[in-house]
Amino acid sequence: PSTIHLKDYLPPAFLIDQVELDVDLHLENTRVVSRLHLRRNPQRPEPGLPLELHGQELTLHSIQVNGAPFSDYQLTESGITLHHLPDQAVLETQVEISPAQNTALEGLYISGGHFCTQCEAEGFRRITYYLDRPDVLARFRTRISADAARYPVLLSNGNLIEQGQLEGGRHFVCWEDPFPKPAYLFALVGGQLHAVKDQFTTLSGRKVALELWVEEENLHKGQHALTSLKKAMQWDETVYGREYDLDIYMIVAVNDFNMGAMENKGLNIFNSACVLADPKSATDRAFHRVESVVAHEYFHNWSGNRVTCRDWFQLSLKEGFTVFRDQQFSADQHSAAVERIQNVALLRTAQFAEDAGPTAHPVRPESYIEINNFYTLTIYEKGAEIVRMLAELLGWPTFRRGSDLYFERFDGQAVTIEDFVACMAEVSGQDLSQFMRWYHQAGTPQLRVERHYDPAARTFTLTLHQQTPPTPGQSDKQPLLIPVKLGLLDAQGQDLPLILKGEALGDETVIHLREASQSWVFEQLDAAPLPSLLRGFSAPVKLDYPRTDAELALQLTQDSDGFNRWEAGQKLALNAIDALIQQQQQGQDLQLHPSLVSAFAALLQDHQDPMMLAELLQLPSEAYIAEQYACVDIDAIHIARDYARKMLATRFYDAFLALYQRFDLQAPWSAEPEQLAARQLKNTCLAYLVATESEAAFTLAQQQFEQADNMTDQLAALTALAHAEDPAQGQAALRAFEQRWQQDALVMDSWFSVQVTRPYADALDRLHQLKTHPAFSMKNPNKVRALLGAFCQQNPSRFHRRDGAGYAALADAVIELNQLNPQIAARLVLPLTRHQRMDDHRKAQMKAELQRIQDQPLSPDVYEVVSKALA
Ligand code: DPP
Ligand code: ZN
Repeated sequence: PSTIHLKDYLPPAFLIDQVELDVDLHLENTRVVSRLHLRRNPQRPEPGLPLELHGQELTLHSIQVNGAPFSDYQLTESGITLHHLPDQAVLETQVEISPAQNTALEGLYISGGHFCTQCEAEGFRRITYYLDRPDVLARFRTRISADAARYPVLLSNGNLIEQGQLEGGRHFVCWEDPFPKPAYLFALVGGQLHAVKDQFTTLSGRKVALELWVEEENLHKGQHALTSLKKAMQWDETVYGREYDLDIYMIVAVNDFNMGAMENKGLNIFNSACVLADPKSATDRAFHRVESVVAHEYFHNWSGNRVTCRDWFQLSLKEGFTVFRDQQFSADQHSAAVERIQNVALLRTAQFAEDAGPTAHPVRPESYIEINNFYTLTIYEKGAEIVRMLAELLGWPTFRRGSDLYFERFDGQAVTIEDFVACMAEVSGQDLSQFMRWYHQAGTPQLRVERHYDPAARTFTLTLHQQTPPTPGQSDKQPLLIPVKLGLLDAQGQDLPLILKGEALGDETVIHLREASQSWVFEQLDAAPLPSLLRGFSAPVKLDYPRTDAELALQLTQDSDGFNRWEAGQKLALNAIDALIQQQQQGQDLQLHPSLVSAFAALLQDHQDPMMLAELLQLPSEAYIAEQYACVDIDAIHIARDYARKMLATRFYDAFLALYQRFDLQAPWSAEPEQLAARQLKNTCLAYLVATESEAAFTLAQQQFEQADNMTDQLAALTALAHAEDPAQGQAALRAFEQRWQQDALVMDSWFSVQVTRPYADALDRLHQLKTHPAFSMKNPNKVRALLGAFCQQNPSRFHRRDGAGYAALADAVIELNQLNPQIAARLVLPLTRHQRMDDHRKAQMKAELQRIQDQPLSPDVYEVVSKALA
């Protein structure tokens, strides 16, 4: 497979102004006629350039240019090259494709008997020959015909302009999208679907029809998505001044989908897991996911669709910005501190691990083999952190002016990350050239903290050192511009006034670290202050900041920054778990450090904010603990964390029980914030109670399982029971749950995950049994993620079994999926690529399984990931 480089970017030889598509839908042989209105691109004046159209898995039937048959072309591996075209032409191609055979779920395929499409990044070339690149923007007119009884609903982008009956029980519709768009935003749907409908009036008073298309049995699961959509539309008007631009906004739910959702112009297509939710079958977390993904795709209408990417190296231009926007939206709907904590927790485990591994890449990569491999946490989450830092550096009003300028200046264009940052530099007058390194340099910067108090001068000197470790292909790293938000705490944990060089800065400020090492001298301090650094996680860095247990405890209870309260608690827990890991490694008896016990005692007495308390009571995940070590002892981490959890559960059993009872509201389910928080805290307590493996706790979980009127409580109880050491505890509940929910694919996903995340030796056997369960299918990405993904990513101690059987199971699945769905296979294999920090025994086993995969004939997707991991 060949590598594509950013430096080789050239504009296309031709532009396409208008596309007329005629798609005659049949399961095995769909016929696609495309008429492209082409003209030479003035940006490519070289005479006689051929037109190179992309095409994949297409059977070509005919080609005409300006109405006459055309033969001056060659079929190539990746498409078709047409020579000696006039400067303007109408090119008509007829091809045949087979949606029923399409298991890659890119292009036009079948899901649940419906036709649907996924074109980002390069799926459109599986529908017809085209300039399938985001810098070619065309107006689309799409005619769809199909069997009227089986596919009564036929949708595409834009407005419906014509429909009618045809012979032989078929019918047709015609859609026209007035906005020029790249092909990756094209969508088409055909099926027996039903709509939940609503309406939104935009800020200028236009009425927009909102339609959510689902299968009939899911109609009752649609309201939350529509409510979320209206909130998002309103929010984008208020916060970013962005109004919706078509008369209709449609969302379609499909069961088989590689991604979470897709922002096609006027016709979003969603993974049903990210759009359907009702309280009986969906957890609070699922409700939250629906709200945030609906908002994310809606926000793309401006950050992505109206202003799009010049090439796929710019992917973070739309994704980083849009994730930042959806995070802002969620923070405005819920607790801002808790939202931040959850986003950072994901970033610091999964993205930091990516940045430290063989697939590390800059937020703006320089090369790729398969672009599908770059829909990563780095492009999305780290990309969002970069935009967040820009907003922090500029201040919101200036950032907003930059955003306005960006949308105004580049509306209808395909642009670059430089274009975006240039708008921010222009409105702020700041020089952002050093800041651009965030886009170019891979790897997580490390920040080392030194502090010095001078009682005679009454000054406190804070020194920060930054360093970014080398990553594959990038050994040499330059210092970044790192915004560090901070406060200084007094002995009671109160914020002290900040005075730098005689200037009073209030209680909190943002300092800009630009050099490898830099110092700041704070004045007029009567005693050594405790710096509260990196408040709100103001930059995506690792903070090496040694503090005493007393200092951490002070921050945990008193810091005015919610994020840093949580962070101090995590650090206390990491220290205690580290001590246990060392005891375990040295064969000593385990002894939980009293500082963590006192921290829990303090937390359990103070429950002002139950949502926050639920976060504070969570121990760091095994994945995050592993992130702290250059050489990971997977077994010791598991044993240490489990020991800490059980000790705390036993020590504070009564307090957990009292909290459980207090927040077990005994009221019918509602989505009110108080109830969400109560469920969250109650179920956190339940998990601790059951960790003691006491009969009373099991009975409590059993009761909750039986009596719950909502999925959050039911699944929490099921998980508590099914994760008990004695596998018999969960058997009855698992069977009852299966009986009750076997018809609901999304709930069955949770049922699969719960079983394979059991932290005991039998988890892998369960996985093997469940692969033959009738509800499981390797062809459905949600099922693959629920079973194999969950086992490999959320059950580290079992995935990394010493005998290597976990690795072998993953490799087998990757080899099978490589044929069916390369995109999902390349995702699934990632845990095997994280071998650098494992012990030699496991490292060798992981590499051997990677090698076994490498010995197969591979898709470019899997090849790219595996070859990097073996390099
Ligand atoms: N649909 C994916 C997303 O919204 C890719 N654009 O992130
Ligand atoms: Zn997106």
